[in-house]
Amino acid sequence: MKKILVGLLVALSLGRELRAQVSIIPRPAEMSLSQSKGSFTLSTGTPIVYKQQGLKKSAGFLKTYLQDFYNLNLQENPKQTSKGVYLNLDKKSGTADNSYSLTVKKEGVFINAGTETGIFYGVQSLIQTLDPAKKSLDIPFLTIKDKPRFDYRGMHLDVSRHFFPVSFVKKYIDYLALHKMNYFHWHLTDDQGWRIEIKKYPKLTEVGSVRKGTIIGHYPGTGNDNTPHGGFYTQEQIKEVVKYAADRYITVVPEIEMPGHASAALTAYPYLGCTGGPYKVQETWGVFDDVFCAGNDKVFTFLQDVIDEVAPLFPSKYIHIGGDECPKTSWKKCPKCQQRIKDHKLKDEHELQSYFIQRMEKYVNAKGKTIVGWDEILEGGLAPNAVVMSWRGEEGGIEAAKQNHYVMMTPGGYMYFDHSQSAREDSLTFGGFTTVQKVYSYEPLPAALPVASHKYILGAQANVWTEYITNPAKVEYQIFPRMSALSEVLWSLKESRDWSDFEKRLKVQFSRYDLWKVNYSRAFFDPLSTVKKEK
Ligand code: TNX
Repeated sequence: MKKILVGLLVALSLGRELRAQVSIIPRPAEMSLSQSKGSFTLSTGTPIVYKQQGLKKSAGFLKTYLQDFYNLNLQENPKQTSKGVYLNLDKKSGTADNSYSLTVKKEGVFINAGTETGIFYGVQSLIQTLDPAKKSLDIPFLTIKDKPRFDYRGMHLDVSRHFFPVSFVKKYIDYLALHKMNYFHWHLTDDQGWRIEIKKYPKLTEVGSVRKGTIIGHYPGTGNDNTPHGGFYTQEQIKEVVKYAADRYITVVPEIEMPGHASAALTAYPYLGCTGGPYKVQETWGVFDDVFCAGNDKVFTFLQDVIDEVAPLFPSKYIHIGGDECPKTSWKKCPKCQQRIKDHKLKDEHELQSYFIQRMEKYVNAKGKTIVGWDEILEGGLAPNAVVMSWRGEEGGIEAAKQNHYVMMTPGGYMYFDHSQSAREDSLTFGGFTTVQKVYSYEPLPAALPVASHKYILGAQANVWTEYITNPAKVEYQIFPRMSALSEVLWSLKESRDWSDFEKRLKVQFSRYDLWKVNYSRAFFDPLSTVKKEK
């Protein structure tokens, strides 16, 4: 009995010591310090050894990270191997759930997994066994066994309201990778700019990617800066980004907005609207009445042509078709739209929106892809195979899951990283008040959803709308540290979620942000920032 107690105390104190030394976000399912105390030290020339060519991506990521941040050069697959980092893909070591194990002992570091993706996650944990504050290269002997909780761990970026260059999009993807996130939702079109080259419709980018100015300050603004804002990605650049993401086991989900948020497309090709225009690429924010005409078959031809070019660029099984915030004002006045309602015996304009989405869904499905839409696609009846992104709270997600549709949770109150994270935010933001603690408290499986339907909740995602986010440093400020909290919500066991433990690791994570030289919000250090903002 005494022996057991002593053993327990030793284990506890070792555990505490380990937590002090090793700080991993998202928290691994299991982590324990080895009985034999000691550490393995990485140094220039340490071999990184793997057999399967597929593991080159994981090895490369580790090599680049250590080069960039620790000025170390690992030796890839040297002829003679001594102690080193061993990546081992072995079907017996793990299953398709992307689990991995990481063992550090005197012979070196051993990462085992049944999938390449699992190995990559092991590499991410390995990176975090290094203490970023001390810039130490010692890794204590330990064992980690780990796997993701949710299949969909996403981050979104709106590049329409403000354009971000490929170089930054790649950085953003790296931030996702470092947090074991696996989906990047790329919001490519909106009222304020069309950002993807479509060869058949060159005006989409020639005309639709540039707005003449932008409102100054918070909506409705104090004027217009009269400075053109533009930018778009060529298809070659899109391929480059998709490959960059795939090399980090991240799937890029493109979003092409329809039937609303379409001003940029309408400006390029005015025949796509109900009135024929003229239209303009919007210079202010919000929701606009001019949308794609639902009564004109040419609109469907256009959108199908766009899908024809978009689908092959993105290996993702999902294509996001928007569906949000589509006012029915123009459709109510449009003879063609009204004719469509009559012809198809639709009840109203909501059913017309549903007709629109279902027609596009058929086309997308025929290409072997699944549509994702914002929760408004529930109104007027859900398209048969649609996946729903629940943003106006969780109700849409709950409803969709009850109808046996898959769901990604992105409720505004928790998952909108365009909101302020401090009560005393002094930079311009969309508004709101979402602290890192609040993000950490989010539970993607709603209590109101019967357990039998939990399987329909694929995971969650944070959205980064960029009306007031004009540059990369501001994007970083808005996502850090909230994305670190989100990664733990999505990856780690629900039972292991513990704010006080996370808070300790977050402090280490701040040193990691410093190491990466990224911008981040320090609101968390400021006690006043937790005081609720008065409206
Ligand atoms: C709502 S979320 C929108 C976006 C805005 C965002 C600002 C959604 C589907 N639509 O168009 O940028 O609010 O927070």
